[in-house]
Amino acid sequence: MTLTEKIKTQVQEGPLHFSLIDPDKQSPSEAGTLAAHADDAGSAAIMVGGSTLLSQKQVDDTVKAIKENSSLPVILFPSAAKFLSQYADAVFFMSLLNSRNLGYVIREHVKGAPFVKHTGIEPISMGYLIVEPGMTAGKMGEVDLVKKDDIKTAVGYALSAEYLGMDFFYLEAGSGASEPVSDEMIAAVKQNISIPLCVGGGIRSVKTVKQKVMAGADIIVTGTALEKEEDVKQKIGAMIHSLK
Ligand code: 1GP
Repeated sequence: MTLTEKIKTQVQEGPLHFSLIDPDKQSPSEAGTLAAHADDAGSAAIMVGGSTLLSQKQVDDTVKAIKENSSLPVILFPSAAKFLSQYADAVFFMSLLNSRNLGYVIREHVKGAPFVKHTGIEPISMGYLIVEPGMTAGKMGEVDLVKKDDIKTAVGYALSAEYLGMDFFYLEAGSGASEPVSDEMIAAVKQNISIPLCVGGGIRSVKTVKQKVMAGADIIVTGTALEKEEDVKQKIGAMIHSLK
């Protein structure tokens, strides 16, 4: 069974939590410790990526440390082809649908696809949409941000992702967003698509996790909560517990 199939099966049984680790935010050994905590707490996968990466080595070293310290699948969340790592299990082969820069829509993919083929890491097709405020991802991704109350446009993008054959759709408010994607937007997108819906950006509390899942999120992604909380294990554990 591929990881894509496994995740799709898992979300049918209930919502999942994915932990995002940005290699730029801590040393590889610290990333390994965070991943171990996320694993213990019940996160279903570790995503590795960020908008401000410097080198492939940084990604390789972080992925290796995570693999050594947890049994969770590692899925790359790349901002460019040069940040792929052969040590990961899979890569979100994602198109940033509302970028003005064709590189993020398809051209970086053309550069990275042969690497994915040769290394055998699993490509997981995903449509990626950045909604206000968008934060660093919105700026670096040269995005025409979807307005936070423009539900019609978000639904149009989500349907397009599904019709283009993508396996997942990701609604992103940007790491550290003051407000996550609204419940109304999540609910409208969920009602219109049949592929799993990921939601991330600005989700920091158990209450927000519950709200976003009630609205229709299948997969909750958190990054900052894993970086900043003193007792990461307890915090992420409580979020995951609230999914059950
Ligand atoms: C990853 O933006 C999310 O795509 C992570 O956001 O850091 O706010 O959890 P946070």
